[in-house]
Amino acid sequence: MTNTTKLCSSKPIVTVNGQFPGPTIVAREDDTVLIKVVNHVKYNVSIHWHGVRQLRTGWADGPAYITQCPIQPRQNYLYNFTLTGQRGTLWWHAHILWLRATVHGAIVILPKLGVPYPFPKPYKEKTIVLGEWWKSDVEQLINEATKNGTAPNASDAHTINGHSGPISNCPSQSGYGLPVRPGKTYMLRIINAALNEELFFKIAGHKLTVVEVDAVYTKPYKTDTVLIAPGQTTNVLLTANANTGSKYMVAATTFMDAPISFDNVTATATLHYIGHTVSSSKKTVLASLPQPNATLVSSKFIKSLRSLNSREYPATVPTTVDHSLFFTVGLGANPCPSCNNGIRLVAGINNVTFTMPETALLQAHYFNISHVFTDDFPAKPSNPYNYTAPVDQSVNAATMTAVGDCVSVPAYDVSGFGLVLRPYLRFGNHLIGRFGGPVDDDTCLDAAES
Ligand SMILES: [Cu+2]
Repeated sequence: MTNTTKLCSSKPIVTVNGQFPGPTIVAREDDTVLIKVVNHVKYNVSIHWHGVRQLRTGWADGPAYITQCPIQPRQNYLYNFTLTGQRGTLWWHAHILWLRATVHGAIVILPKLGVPYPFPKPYKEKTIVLGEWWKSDVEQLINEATKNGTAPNASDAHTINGHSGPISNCPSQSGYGLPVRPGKTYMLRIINAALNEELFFKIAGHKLTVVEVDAVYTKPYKTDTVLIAPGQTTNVLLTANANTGSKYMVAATTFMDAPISFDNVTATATLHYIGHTVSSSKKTVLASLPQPNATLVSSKFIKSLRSLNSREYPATVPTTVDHSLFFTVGLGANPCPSCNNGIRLVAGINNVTFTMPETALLQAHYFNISHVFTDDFPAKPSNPYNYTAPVDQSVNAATMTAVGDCVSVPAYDVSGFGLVLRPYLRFGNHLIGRFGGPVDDDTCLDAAES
């Protein structure tokens, strides 16, 4: 545990090697990575290597109770996996309860030795980890939310490499500084390590060129605003070509176009030019931030992403469909007499929600242990309805019937409460689509098009 002061308030947090964000893992494509995790805290822990394909190393993937038992206090576990067919930015995080709020860091996968990037080599690379910060203890927070059946409180601030920048109730809070040399091009490896919130990221006075998403090269896309969903990573090129006599705001701010409570505090950092002093009286150039509900900005960004689909990095996605699966991903409510409103919010896919097993799923699969999971997951929702109709936004309107571990009536494409995240979909090495909007068969493959 590391005692940490942020937002003018202190609390102990779980960290790796005392750092927040945690240490960056740097490796090359084809490297075998060995990481020994020693648990010095009172919580059970496991570490997930987010986005690593884990070919034949499922035991090293990390989700507690899914691919492994958690690492208990004073125990350790050696993760051993090979980075096959991937290069770019990924990240690692704790995969149990909410420890990932503070237990996370970057994974930088460089191309194989001698293999260039499919874009001009940047002068330098910087890692930008975006996060969410709660002044209260996150384990307590999620435990209470689970017990009461309610959604957990929104975070108190966002962070850029661990710093929120000055905020209204803590103006002394420092912000991250991004020094750049005039005329040079930098690659920012941006990671959204927030638990819940999609973030817009922008730098005042500068354009960003997206060249990679989730360790997949993309066609270069120039934009002033990047959108990044929780768990996702993106590499952007930044050319330091603005007036060197100013400082520029770097900002991360929430995208949320549903009427639910969220953290509306913008994290700010400052870009400045090395070798150029800016008088302290000169104001930082502010970024014009999208409104939180800027659906158009969000959709424009997502629709503009395309796989690189070059000779070296072809987008060889299957073009015929073997099985059609129709997934509705939603929030439901299960009866819960001891909960605040008599219900507990649960996430579900096709009316099925998840119950934490006591035997890890991969273990049950490998050793053929029955009654841990079933293999009859429905290929379509059991209660068809108009998934794209406007939904009633009140929690009580989502009346659910519990059937064992199943809940009825998840709304189309995320929830009866209008909460929609829009991560992109990957198939192997390719960007093939994205969540969001009405069902449209044609949209599934067009992100892979040339
Ligand atoms: Cu993850």
